[in-house]
Formats: sequence, structure tokens, C-alpha cells
Amino acid sequence: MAKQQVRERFVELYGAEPEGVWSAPGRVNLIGEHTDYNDGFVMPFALPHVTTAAVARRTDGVLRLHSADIQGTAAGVVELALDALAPGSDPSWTAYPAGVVWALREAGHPVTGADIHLSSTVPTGAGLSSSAALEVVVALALNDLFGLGLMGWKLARLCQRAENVYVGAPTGIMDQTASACCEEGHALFLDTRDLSQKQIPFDLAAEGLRLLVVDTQVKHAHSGGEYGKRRAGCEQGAALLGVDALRDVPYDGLDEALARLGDEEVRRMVRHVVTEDHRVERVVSLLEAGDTRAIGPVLTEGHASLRDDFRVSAPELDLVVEVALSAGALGARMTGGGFGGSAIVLVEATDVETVTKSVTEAFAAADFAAPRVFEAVPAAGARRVS
Ligand code: GAF
Repeated sequence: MAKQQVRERFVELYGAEPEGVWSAPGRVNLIGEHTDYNDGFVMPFALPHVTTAAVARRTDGVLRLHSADIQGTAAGVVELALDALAPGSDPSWTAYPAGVVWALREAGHPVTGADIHLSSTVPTGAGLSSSAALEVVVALALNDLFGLGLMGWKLARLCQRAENVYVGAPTGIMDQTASACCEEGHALFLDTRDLSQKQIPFDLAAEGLRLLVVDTQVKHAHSGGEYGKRRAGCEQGAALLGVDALRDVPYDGLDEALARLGDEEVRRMVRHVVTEDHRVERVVSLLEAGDTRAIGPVLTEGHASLRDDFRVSAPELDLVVEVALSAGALGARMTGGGFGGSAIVLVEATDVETVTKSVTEAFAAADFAAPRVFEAVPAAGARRVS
């Protein structure tokens, strides 16, 4: 249905049929937070929430963009000249798709223009990778239409470059790779150093379990300073320890490494990253051994580390974790970059209602905006849908 609507709207806007329709999902990260710019491990899975794009090529060096999700004065078709695209020049939503076109052309790919209409069901600012979904769907469509031969992580790298350089957000590679490479029914175990991947079956329903996403409605952004400060702190830690990236600090040698760091803040960041990489490996082993319930406490440990050591949580996220655990959840943690956004909660299927009710009531009692709670089931990665 959605793809038909997107197609029809494209015709209304541009007066011709699109050449195709593509979609790319948002993601939830199960474990492995703030490890991706430290060459470490992550384990996201794709959500059923997607950004859909109807696209047709142009040959005149013009990019026309429209989004069904933008209302008010910024609504309407935006027309850009490809030759005028320049990093840092666009503070609006169009920087994401335009950044992808810029990155493709800068890498030497012969993109000569396009008409694009977008529509998304991925909540924005909720820590669920709406930006990556937007970048990946545009990259995939242009890749297919212009025959660029970019698949999987190559596409993800290009989108990351658009976000880092064009938009100016110093993010890692996780979100774009998740959107491009995840598979239905699986979580993606990704080594962000060499981008090797392993699809880990993740069928919670078969085990009587559910994963809830609690969107706190507290908006966050990674182009703000806090994300960049964490990244810089990690790089400083690696330099002080004489390693290429924090991934190279062995978990077994962590105490010894920490003892060599004088700066308390850097020490905390290093401890988070090294223990978080270890948690990803533990979760992978537990899932491969079929011991799914046992990942709960590992998720909760991850939250404590993000809250106390890495300091990227928020009162709303901490409240979700605390209340969900008291209401019987097996594990809970913030997901994504933090400073707002969403938390995930692993629960027995029979406890979904109690946990949801407890969290919602606790938010009302704390005078927080009502959270949006939904169940997440691992969905497919980016693809052509028509
Ligand atoms: C955001 C970033 F975009 C990712 O690259 C990653 O660093 C994440 O925060 C934290 O794990 O989603």
C-alpha cells in the first residue's frame, strides 16, 4: 500500500512515473553502543519501520527532492544543482539525500540528477536511525538506476561519508550498515573494523519472549557536541594507550590499561568501550548457545555502563530501565547514541502488558511526555520494492 501511495504522489509531483520504488529500514541496536567508531563490535537489527523512495533519473545535473513528512514552510519540492552541492551548506533535512548524491559524485560515480519523493515511518530523533534509512534508500535507488555496483557495506560507507562530511555529524558505520545489510529474523553481528558480518538468528517469539522499544519522545541529534566529545575522548584514550583504536585494548588487560590513564573522564570512556565490546561477544555466544533469556542481564549491564561510565543516558531512559526491571523485565537498556531517544526492554511475552503499563504510569508520575511503546521484530534490510 505504502509503495503505491509513494508512486502515485511521485506522479502528482513530477508529472511522470518513477523508475522504481525502494525502501530502507530504521534499526534497533541490541548491544554494542558507541563501539563503532572504536573499530569494535555492534549487533543491530532492522525494524519494520522504513523510509520509502520513488525515484527517476535526470540527465541535466538537477536534483529534486520532496518528503511527505515535512510540513509547514519547509514543505514542497526542493530543487538543487548537483554542481553546487557543498558540505556544510545545508542545515535542513535535504542535506541527507543531497549528501549521498554529493558523496557518490565525489567518489567518481556518474550520477547525473534525479527526482526523488520520500515517505517514512521511522520515527525521527528517536534513536532508531531515521537518518541512515534516508541515506541508504537514496543510495540504493541511485546505485540501481545508475548501475554503480555498490552493495552492502560499500553503500553503507558512502552514506556514512555523506553524514560525516556533508551533514557534519561524526557518526560511526553501524546505522548505515544495519539499514543496508540486516536480514529478516536476524540480528547482525558486525565487526566495524573489517566490516565482516554474521547474521545471528533472533526469533524471540519462538521462545515466548518479546523486545519492546520505548521511545521516550526526548529528541536527540548527533551533530550536537556531546556525541563528538565522546568520540574525541575515545580517540584520546587510544592514543594514550598507544593503540590504533580502543578495540585493541584486551578485556583481560583492562585494569592494567586503566591504571595507565590519569584522566578520570577518559578512563571511564575506555572502560565503557572495552567492556561493551566484551558484552557484544557474550550476547553472541549466548544466542548461539540458545540461551536467549540470559542476554537480559548483559543488556542491563550495558545500560549501567552507558549511564555511569560513558554518560550518554537521560533521566527518561534511566526510568524506563529501572521501572521495566522492577516490573519483571529480563533486561533493559538505552539503544542508539543516547541523550534521549529510545530504550529496549526484553520481556516474557506474558509480561508485555504489565511492563508497558508500569513504564507509562511512571512517566506520567514523573511528568514526562507519554512514551511510545511498540514490539520490535527483526525485519529485512534495504531493497527494491517495485
Ligand atoms: C548513533 C551513531 F550514528 C552510530 O554510529 C553509533 O555510534 C551509535 O550512535 C552509538 O552506538 O546511532
